[in-house]
Amino acid sequence: MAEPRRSSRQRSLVEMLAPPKRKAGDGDGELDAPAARSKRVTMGVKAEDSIKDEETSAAVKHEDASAPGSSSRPALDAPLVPVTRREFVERYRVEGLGGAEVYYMPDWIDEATAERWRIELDALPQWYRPHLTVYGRTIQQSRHIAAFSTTPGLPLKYSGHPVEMHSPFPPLLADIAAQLATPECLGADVHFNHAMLNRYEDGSVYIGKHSDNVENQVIVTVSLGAPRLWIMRERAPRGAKKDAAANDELLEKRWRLASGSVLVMQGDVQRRFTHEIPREPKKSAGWERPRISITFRQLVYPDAPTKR
Ligand SMILES: O=C(O)CCC(=O)C(=O)O
Repeated sequence: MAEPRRSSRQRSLVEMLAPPKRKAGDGDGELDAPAARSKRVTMGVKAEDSIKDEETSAAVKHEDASAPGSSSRPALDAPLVPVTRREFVERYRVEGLGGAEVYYMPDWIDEATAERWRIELDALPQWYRPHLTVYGRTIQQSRHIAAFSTTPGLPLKYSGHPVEMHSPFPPLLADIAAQLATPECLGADVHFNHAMLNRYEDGSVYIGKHSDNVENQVIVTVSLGAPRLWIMRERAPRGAKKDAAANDELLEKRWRLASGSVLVMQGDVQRRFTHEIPREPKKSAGWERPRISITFRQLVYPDAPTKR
């Protein structure tokens, strides 16, 4: 399933020295759940890391869409429940990530179903390319996204711009969420109130190294279409030396996200690891179609009431 860990020393020089070149209109960013905090929050990409790290997409800010502590947040449909189904977590835990709660099921659905879902999702009218503010400039991201919530009014900002959130889930997304919650997959207790679709037209479309806001405590990604490389890297502990030797000690894992696969990240994964889907200019097998990912999420609003 997963390719073995390679240290940064073993990575090709080209890969290490040639981070993707960025050009105007080729922005990239990551999206995260709002969180109640005592100050205005910077969502997703940690600002200090984004600025320092040339590989990451940009200093993209993701902000809570409403005032901290606001009581105007809609009630959550259900409390957060991580994936605990024993058969799933024991069988699909990704080794080599220091016990982090990362699970990968490569063959959740068959190729024909994955392709049918991809084509149907591709035809949704809600796709758009968000604008991002990067170093004071507004650019348009290369990836198309479409965002849905189960609860009308769930607020979310993306680099200073409100996300175009649609409610409810379209029937296919609701159906896929229901199929994830079966005893054969994640189990019935896991609920999502948000789903973000990302479309990677070809290998030039990517998502830079980032981690999602820690309030995204359960993120479940369903991959459909072209298999793309997925890289997880351990973050250096705060205050740790940032030299090459220290870097080599950090865990890294990379593998391809197969069409029809399910990836789960939860617990302290976002605090400990970054993730990315790099540019891949060379076409590989299966790349005659785009990739669409669905990230089902539980947006956590600690100050929001829960219905039930
Ligand atoms: O498309 C994917 O699988 C990953 C998307 C992602 O990294 C994110 O939404 O934070």
